Parts: sequence; structure tokens; C-alpha cells
Amino acid sequence: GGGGGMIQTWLNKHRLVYAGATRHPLILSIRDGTVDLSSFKRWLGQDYIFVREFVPFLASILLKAWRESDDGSDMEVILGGMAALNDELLWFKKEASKWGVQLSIIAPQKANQDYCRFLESMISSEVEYTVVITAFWAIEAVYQESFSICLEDGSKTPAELVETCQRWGNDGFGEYCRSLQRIANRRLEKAPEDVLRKSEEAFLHVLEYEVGFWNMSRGET
Ligand code: HMH
Repeated sequence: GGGGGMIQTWLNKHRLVYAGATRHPLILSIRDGTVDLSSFKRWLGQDYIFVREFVPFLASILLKAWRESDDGSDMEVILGGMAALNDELLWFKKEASKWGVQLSIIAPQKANQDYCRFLESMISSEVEYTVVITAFWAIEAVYQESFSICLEDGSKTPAELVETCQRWGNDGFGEYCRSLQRIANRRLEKAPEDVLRKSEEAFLHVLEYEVGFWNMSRGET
């Protein structure tokens, strides 16, 4: 309950799990300037693979919004997100070449494969629009929250990583995440009990996969 909608209720209820995903040691090390650059490069290569998989996931959400949404502006928000991915993939290529990371030879690690398989499972037409828009919001919100921490006053983020942090930590991306949150809240408000339960599970799954994803940067697997 409360004025913040279901998402805020879940953020309160699961705040420790959420903090685990948004204040991961990799992010904290970027913010305090002690980041191990080989960890950053591992993250960069793996995230390029992830973002490529994110395109069909978003396409499936666009299709569900077109079929099921009661509000035409949902499609505009999702289409804006898809359009941004085009630029994002180009940015990854540019950034990888700047760091000497060869994207063409990178294989997805286990945690990345698991996360991508989860995205693929959400593409199914059996998975309700409300559930996928909740998962989509969570995926974007974790990056927005994480990288904006690295841009706060007093952070010691290395100059060469500021552009990366701005990609997800900028105000425009924050506004986009709030739009997704509003869509999710509006859908969750009218959702039957089983869809609510599945949406909360999807949210928690995203948080778990995000932690696994950050952990890959340690390069232990
Ligand atoms: C793993 N989660 C991961 N990668 C991303 N690029 C985002 C979220 C945000 O789009």
C-alpha cells in the first residue's frame, strides 16, 4: 500500500536485496576510485553480450504493450528505450576499443548465460505484460541506481570511467526509469493476485541475476 505504489512497497520490503544489487563492491570500488581495471574490462565485455540479448527482450515487451496495454504512451516509452539501445551498442564498441577489449572473441560467462536465459524465458507470450514490464523496470533501475552513486558529490570515480557512469546515471535515464516504474505501478494496481506474485518473483530474480552479473567482474569463473 501507500502512495508510492506496489513498486515502492516491494523496494521497502526487499531493501536489503535491492541494496545488494545496487551497492555491489564493483560499484563501490568505482566510486572510491580503487577499481581494478581488469574487473571493469571484464564487466564491459560481458555487458555488451547482455545488451545484445536485451534487444529481442525489449522487442517482445513492445509487442505485448501494443497488444495488451490500456495506455498508448507505454509504447512510446518502450520504443525510446529500444532506440537508445542502438546507440548503446555503438558506444560499447567504441568503449571496448578504447580499453583494448576485443568484443568478437568474448564468450558469455555462466552468470551472463543464466541471466540471458531468464530474459529469453520472459519473451514467451505466456508471460504477462505486467510481469515483463516489472522485470524491465528492475533491470534498468538497478543500473541507474548503481551508476548514479558513482557520480554523487564526493565520489572519486576515475575520470576515464565517468562517461560509463553517466550512460546509466544521467538524469534522462533516471526519468526513463521513473516512466517505467509508473507503467509497472499502473499495471500492478489492476493485476490479479497470481500476476502480482509472478511480478514480485520476477523483480527478485532480476536482483539476484544482477548480483551474479557484477560478481563476474571478479573473474573467478
Ligand atoms: C546486466 N543490467 C545489466 N546490463 C545492463 N546494461 C543493464 C542492466 C541496463 O540496461
